[in-house]
Amino acid sequence: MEKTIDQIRDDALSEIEAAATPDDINALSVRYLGRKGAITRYLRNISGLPADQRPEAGQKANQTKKLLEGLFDERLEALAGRTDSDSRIDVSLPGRAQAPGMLHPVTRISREICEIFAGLGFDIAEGPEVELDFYNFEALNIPKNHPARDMQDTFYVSDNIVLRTHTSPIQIRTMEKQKPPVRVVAPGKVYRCDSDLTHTPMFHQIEGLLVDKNISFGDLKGILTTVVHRIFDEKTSLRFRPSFFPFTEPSAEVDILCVICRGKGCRVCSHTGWLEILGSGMVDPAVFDNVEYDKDKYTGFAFGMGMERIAMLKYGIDDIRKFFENDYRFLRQF
Ligand code: 2NL
Repeated sequence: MEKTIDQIRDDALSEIEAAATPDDINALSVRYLGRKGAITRYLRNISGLPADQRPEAGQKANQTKKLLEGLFDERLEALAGRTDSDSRIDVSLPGRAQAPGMLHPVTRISREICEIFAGLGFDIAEGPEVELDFYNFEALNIPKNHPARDMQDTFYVSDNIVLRTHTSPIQIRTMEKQKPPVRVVAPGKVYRCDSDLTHTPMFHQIEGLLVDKNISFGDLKGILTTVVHRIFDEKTSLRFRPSFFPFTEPSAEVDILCVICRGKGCRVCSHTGWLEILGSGMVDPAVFDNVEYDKDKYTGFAFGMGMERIAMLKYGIDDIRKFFENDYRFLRQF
């Protein structure tokens, strides 16, 4: 026997109640209101009823049709965006592991080196990455059209504005603001127009400056030896090798015994047995003139090192570009 319109309505109501996704609702809509749907068939059969029952049956069937249309629309809207898998959670599946966060290796090295200097009484200072020519070059005894400018391929923003090529401008600004004694380290991003296995257009540097009465090259050697021993280990041999920088005189580069071959000579140290890790020297009196420090009263030393280079030597990394690819498999190792 055919279902009554009330039975059809009650079945539809409970099925709509149980539907969990838009697809479920669409399937119900076809089953009730489609061309061969229960309501459609019911309406078609009304013509076979006795004439006196037809008006009431037609009216009820049309009311039910309207009710269901309304409910289907309402439920579709409520379930919008849900898919089949949302409604069927497999509670037996293992959970998805959350990768723990960690510091970038360069951030770690930077913090470690800053801690070492802080322990030796140095302040930590920061400054702008977009700099005036004066702070990046002029004040450091690197005049315009001087060959020393070619040593660091510079990104120019305009005629007298550059992306800083070292963090020295921070120290110039510190000396402008503050009288000696000065003991400061300046970590941060620097920019040079250069790109290969060992150079990226942006890298991180930490520079340091100590100015006071009677500061000697012996103080430079003592502080830098202590720092290098703390960054690597107490047994690391180092040597001071004469060099040149426009802003220091005399100047020295510091090498450590090759961490790979221990001095025998290998590819990493270009068969010299030594690895260059920082540049340093006694602050040139011309720099003191530029910041109006009395060069007859004060002396000082300064130094600079590349932090990616330190991290590469410490962790045995052969390509500087790995620091900037954001490959989690690389970064998670430190
Ligand atoms: C290197 C060499 C160096 C300095 C940086 C400096 C700063 C002031 C005055 C004098 Cl304000 N000198 N900085 C001195 C010697 C070397 O860096 O090879 N860096 C990676």
